[in-house]
Amino acid sequence: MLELLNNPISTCSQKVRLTLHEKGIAFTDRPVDFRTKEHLTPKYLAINPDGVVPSLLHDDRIILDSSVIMEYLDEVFPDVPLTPPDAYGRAKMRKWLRFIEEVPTVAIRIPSFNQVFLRHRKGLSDDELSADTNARTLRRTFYREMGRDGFSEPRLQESYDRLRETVTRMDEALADREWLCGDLSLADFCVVPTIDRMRDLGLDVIWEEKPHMKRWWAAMQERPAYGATYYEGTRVTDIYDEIGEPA
Ligand SMILES: N[C@@H](CCC(=O)N[C@@H](CS)C(=O)NCC(=O)O)C(=O)O
Repeated sequence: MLELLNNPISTCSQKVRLTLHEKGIAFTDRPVDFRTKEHLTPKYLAINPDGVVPSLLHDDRIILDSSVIMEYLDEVFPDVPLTPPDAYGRAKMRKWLRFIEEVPTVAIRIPSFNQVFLRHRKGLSDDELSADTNARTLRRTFYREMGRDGFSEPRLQESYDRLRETVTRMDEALADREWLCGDLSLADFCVVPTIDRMRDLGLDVIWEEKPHMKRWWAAMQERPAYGATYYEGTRVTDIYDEIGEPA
């Protein structure tokens, strides 16, 4: 029995939902409510001490961290493989996973919070702001830097640069192959939520002149797994009436 503790708009959760749907694995979707800070309650922290989603429960096992969960699922349910069969291919796929986790996954948080999520901190008193920051197990430094006013202009511009670099790297890789590692793999699903969020935030101009990237993105959106992952309520534009303009 598989249970995914996750949040509809969380990009890390979307990576795992994409993998589950692509592989055709049945699972129970257990939403974790960010508004009530369910992910920071003792009950949730007993499952995931980092206070983040997603968490996968597989019978009596707990599997944490979205990329780790993706690889776990692909090993335990090998019927629809999303990992290259040879060691060199796996090394190349894992290089993509590490790059995606270190660069675009980190970068997309900056405009996401500045344009969308920051509004939840605006009305907090100093004490409330500090309590909210200190409650964040994994992301305390990130929340402290964001404060009440958001990330600075240089930080924002730096994150746009990182996102541009990612799209350029993808476009180059996709010039001679259909998917990032040749065949469809976890690497593609790892980056989809960042790309989808970029479009949601109005940053899709970044790949306007990138033909291979555009082809990859169009093909990805045709996949049933993509449609199943992005149901109504999974995008910031589904939930918030006003999204700040990109700088
Ligand atoms: N490395 C972790 C990071 C998970 C993570 O940052 N999740 C975000 C949502 S995408 C979260 O739960 N944030 C809660 C918060 O900001 O308090 C993973 O990939 O699972």
